[in-house]
Amino acid sequence: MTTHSITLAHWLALHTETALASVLLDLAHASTEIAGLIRGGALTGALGSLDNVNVQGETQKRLDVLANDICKRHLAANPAIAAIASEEEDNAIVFARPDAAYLVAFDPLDGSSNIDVNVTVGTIFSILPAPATTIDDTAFLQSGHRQVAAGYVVYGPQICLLLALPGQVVQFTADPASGEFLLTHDRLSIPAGARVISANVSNQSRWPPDLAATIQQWLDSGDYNMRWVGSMVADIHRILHQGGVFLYPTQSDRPQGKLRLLYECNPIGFIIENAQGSAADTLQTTPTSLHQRVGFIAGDQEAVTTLSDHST
Ligand code: P6P
Repeated sequence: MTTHSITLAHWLALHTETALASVLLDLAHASTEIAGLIRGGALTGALGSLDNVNVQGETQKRLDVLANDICKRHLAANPAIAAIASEEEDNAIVFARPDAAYLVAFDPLDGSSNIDVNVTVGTIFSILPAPATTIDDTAFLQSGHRQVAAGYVVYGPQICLLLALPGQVVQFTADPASGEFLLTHDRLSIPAGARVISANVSNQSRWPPDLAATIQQWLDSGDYNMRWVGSMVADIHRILHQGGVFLYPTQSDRPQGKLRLLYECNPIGFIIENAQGSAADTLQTTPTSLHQRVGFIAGDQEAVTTLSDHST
């Protein structure tokens, strides 16, 4: 077994400029704290739901709030960050730092509806350049192609940090003994041609008809397998390693889609495209609001092209 001795800090020092490295390390440190809360489960009193509803109209899990607070604490202290935007915050949190280079948008705990039943969840992050103008919510309304970096931490049987920079996607795995993120995959590329559909097919009757028909043809062919964890980071992580296509299309009862553009689809789309997959036109979309929802198809290039041609 080869030893893995390159730490996240070492790799970042070799591949990113200092301020960006500090932002990514802060996100890694926040995720290590979140992992500790998740691992303890019911023992930490961190499970269950709260009485309040967030800006998404969703009942907040206790861990949603705790994970959000952990991310805010780590990021707020970094002088390279001009502002942060979170799924759990109505508006951006702006720091009076005219020289700060970066904006960070994040979903502190994606898939949290699974947390009480011990299913894999994740933290998703997107790093954008801070504009020279006044910083407010609108500073985040940049298309996904403008991301400087993006990634996620997947809290599963292993705790892995996926990081995409332009042209490369790397994976670090947390060493159970030290908690240190060590490089385990130095260039991830989506295997092409895998016939695996990742979708909540209970929504099929509400999808765009052409898309629903195409998926039905694939299912009827007997050539495709289905995988749906209900936690996007878990499903995307599988696609990065084994191929396939993820879709959460617009629906007749959700014409805007379900998934959020800024801190779910843009970072995931950036990762997928830098791993030689496709996220259709996601990264060309200019956001119109902080919590905008979109239809999302990403993964195997050929499958995404076929489905995108049928998704209107
Ligand atoms: P459904 C989790 O709530 C999430 O935002 C994604 O992580 C996941 O892919 C999707 O929603 C699951 O949605 O409708 O199948 O529960």
